[in-house]
Amino acid sequence: MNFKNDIILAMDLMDLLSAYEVAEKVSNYINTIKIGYPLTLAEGLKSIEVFKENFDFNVICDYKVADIPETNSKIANLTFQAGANAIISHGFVGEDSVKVCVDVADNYNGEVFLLTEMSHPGAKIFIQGVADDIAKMGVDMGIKNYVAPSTRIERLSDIRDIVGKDSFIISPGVGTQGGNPKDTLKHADALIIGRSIYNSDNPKKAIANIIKSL
Ligand code: U5P
Repeated sequence: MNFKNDIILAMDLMDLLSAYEVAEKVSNYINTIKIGYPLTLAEGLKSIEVFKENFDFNVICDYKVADIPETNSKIANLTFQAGANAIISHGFVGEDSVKVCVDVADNYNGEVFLLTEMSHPGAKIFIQGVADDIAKMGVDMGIKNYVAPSTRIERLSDIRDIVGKDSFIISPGVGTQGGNPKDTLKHADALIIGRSIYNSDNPKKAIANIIKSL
């Protein structure tokens, strides 16, 4: 997956019209959008097609899939049937659960991003302790795409060392959560940015300024 300007818009507005309006303002700057539960639960899986058809965006579904393999299969199939290009899967659930997501993605020519360590403070309590092992599991499984935090650059760097330079890392936590875009791109391939763009009075200017700062 290639990411225009190394930025993925995290679209967590919860009505499609507002989301559409922001996407329209920044559509010249990006080619990839990430949606998650906020927009999908509010407006449905049809949200995926809206961004694909109107803007030709790649859509990454941040469903942090974290269930038994059989249930993961159902979730991943529905997601790719709805047109997603990629799905984000949790890694802590183990190889069998992640493998199902990879197998389903392969059937649709889609991709899986494996979530290693999360970006929020609470991630230090549990998931940080196993994040390196999650990344190692991903490498052993041949996974090429990862999610790792921009809020802890040293951890992002550790995870880069594990997954290698040929893997893709996309990194949330830039801006509102405190991560620095330029520092993050020393270790990650793309920035996931939500509120700093969609909550701005001028999303176009906000994204242009971030790009200028890189
Ligand atoms: N996200 C994180 N941290 C993670 C994994 C995913 O922030 O470890 C997601 C959030 O759910 C949100 C986006 O969709 O990335 C970050 O948005 P913002 O903080 O830039 O608004």
